[in-house]
Amino acid sequence: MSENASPSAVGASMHGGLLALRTLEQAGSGIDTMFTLSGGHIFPLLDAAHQLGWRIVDVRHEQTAVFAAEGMAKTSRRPGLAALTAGPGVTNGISALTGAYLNGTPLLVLGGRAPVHRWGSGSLQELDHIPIVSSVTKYSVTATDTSAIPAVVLRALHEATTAHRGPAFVDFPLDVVGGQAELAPLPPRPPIQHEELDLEAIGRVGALLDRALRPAVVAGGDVYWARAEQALVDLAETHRLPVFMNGLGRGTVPADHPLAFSRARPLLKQADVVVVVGTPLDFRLSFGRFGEALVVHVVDSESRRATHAATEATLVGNVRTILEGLAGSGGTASTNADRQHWLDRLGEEEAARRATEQRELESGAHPIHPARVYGELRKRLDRDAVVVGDGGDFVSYAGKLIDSYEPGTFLEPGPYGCLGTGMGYAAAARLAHPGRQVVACLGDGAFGFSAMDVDTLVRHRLPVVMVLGNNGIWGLEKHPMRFFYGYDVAADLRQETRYDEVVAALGGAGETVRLPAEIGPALDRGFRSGVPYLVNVLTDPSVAYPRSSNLA
Ligand SMILES: Cc1ncc(C[n+]2csc(CCOP(=O)(O)OP(=O)(O)O)c2C)c(N)n1
Ligand SMILES: [Mg+2]
Repeated sequence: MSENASPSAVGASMHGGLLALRTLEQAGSGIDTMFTLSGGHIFPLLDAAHQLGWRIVDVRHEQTAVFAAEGMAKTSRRPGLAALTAGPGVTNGISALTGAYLNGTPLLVLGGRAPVHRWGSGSLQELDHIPIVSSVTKYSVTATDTSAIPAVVLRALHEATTAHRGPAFVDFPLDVVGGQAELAPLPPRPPIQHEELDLEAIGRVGALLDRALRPAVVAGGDVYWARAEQALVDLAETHRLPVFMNGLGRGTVPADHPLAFSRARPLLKQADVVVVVGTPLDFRLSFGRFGEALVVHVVDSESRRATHAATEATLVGNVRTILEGLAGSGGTASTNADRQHWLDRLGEEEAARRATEQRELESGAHPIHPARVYGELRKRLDRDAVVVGDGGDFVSYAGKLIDSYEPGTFLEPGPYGCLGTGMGYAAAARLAHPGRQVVACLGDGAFGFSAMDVDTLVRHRLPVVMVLGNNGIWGLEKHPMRFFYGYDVAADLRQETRYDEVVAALGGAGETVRLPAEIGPALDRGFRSGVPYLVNVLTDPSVAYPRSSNLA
């Protein structure tokens, strides 16, 4: 912390950057890290972070700054923060902002902005960001007056961190953020709008679960954000409900809990009641249709109510409270024979599919089968290891084959599916959990989007093990295009590129692996290396991840 910083600066005059960050500090946001890429328009924000002793992680592309801020939120369950310079800095962050919006990740993005007093005269990087970001943020506003900065920032923090969560954006005209004002005592935080809980409806769903012969729960990211994992486990255990998980919901019930299922997911079509909690009824969940099952949707705000799917009930409100309510109602059927039969069937399916996987996990094929990479990785992962997935088919294998035992340990881009999250998410995971293993599973195509930010990992001493499935193609596009058109274009990458040498040139280390038996020792060297380390595994381009649909 610099000498200028004092525990409380209320009453002192300071520039707009300090007003913004001190507000975040005083509001107890928990934010102490700023991801950024420099620009004159945000000097006051950088100065403030410096004065307050925050960690400043300067990256090589603004999209990495926003992905990293999102990764920080996902791994720490505190809001993430990125500061982007005016114009191109902000627009470079937009794909990442959009991903966070669709994920409902609490995030603050602070932008520079050309000065108000010259607005319209054609200042450098003059752009009105608000119309551009408004459709991909929960809240976006320009701070037009220095003394109003605390109120604006507080509102943005509130919007980002209360259900339904999401990114909030504030931009600061140069003359506003450079101006001085007194830091007033924090205005009271706006009251949290709790949706009125419908206790009767909760009771009806509890009774429905009691009557169900083949019920199931699908849990998503809002269970994680609501810190409702214990309530979910309690619900599952009292009603003896099988739980499937997606997105950041993974690990809310540990993968080795007897009621946690993943491979048996096709049997969801045979369920009679499916309760989907804290995740939209989107393409990942066949748009909310599971055979003939009655669907109950639990959402954290009215805005999440599905309009496209016919649900038996939609419960709106605090996800934890609703799960606690459901756990406390009914549960009498949990010991009946039908329920046991259903759980047994799911268990058998789960076990059978896991047994089938084993062959690929141990495959001795050359070129290397991508699943073999995970066979080796799985053996080496601690329970709390954080795994980041950025790529196509190679990462689909990760999603299937890596089990999550704790929430917040599997970071994938979510329904927006934006490639390029890799280095940002990995940097954040490493910062949030300095004592854990952090592994980034990367497609060779995907790696190109953030490869230069290996430099960020190196400069900030963030050792991450990168495992790259190098098939020399955009696999998740090449195979489908061949399937639909009988040929493909724009789907080839260079064969056998030495991405490990790219990482070494940037100050990390790595190696190329051609044979299955070399994978394990290479990973061990990576974990021991203490530097950003890329294991460049040459994988079989003819292997396509088996999937039924990839677009809708
Ligand atoms: C920013 C962005 N551009 C394009 C796509 C479309 N896309 C999805 S998967 C994929 C191929 C990924 O290839 P690679 O990372 O090499 O993984 P592989 O499928 O070969 O394992 C592409 C181009 C996307 N999702 N995001
Ligand atoms: Mg590839």
